[in-house]
Amino acid sequence: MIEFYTWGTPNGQKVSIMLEEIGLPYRVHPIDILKDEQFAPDFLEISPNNKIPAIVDTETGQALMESGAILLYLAEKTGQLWPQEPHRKWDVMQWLMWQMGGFGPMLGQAHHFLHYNAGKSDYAEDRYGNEAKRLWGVLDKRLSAVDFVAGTYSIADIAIWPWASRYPIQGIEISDYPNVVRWYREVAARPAVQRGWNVPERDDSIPMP
Ligand SMILES: N[C@@H](CCC(=O)N[C@@H](CS)C(=O)NCC(=O)O)C(=O)O
Repeated sequence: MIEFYTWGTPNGQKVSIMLEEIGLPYRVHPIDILKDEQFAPDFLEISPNNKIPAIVDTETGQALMESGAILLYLAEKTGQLWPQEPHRKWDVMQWLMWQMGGFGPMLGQAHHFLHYNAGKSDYAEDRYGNEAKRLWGVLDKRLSAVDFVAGTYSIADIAIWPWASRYPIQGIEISDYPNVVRWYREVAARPAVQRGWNVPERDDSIPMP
């Protein structure tokens, strides 16, 4: 059983989609980050950086924070969604790290300055708005050459897609990125992605370009 600590954010949805894809039994523990539940001492024992997502694997006793580490752990545990032939393995890894170091954190800043705090800083809006467009351009170019970011559907797509799904608040015009749109729609059509979107249960549906 995977004990899964999460909230309805892109980083949380990476893991809920993965859990739905691989079919491992899991139990959801909602951590309402708007009510500061991420600072509760028992949660900090599992996730010392006070952020969701986190898991505990009751079979092994392994506790893990950081969505990228969790995706790798679950992929290795089940032998799914992370091909092990050297070139393919490292292709997945580099795009997963691209998401963890860029497409997630920079788009998070875009959400903060362009949407939730619009009008507070022209400099930050320009900086993160331009970086969002640059990152979307990198993804679009990659997806002009391959069906999925690392060739076949993998944990790299699972990491990137939930962040792409917030395109309405990122100051980008999604039709400028036709290869991303093609990929985005294909990933969104997967039943596991649709189930994972809704963990914890929410009342909105997946934005569709
Ligand atoms: N690098 C971390 C980032 C996790 C993260 O930023 N989680 C946010 C929600 S998406 C959070 O828990 N924020 C609560 C806080 O910062 O107090 C990961 O990928 O797991």
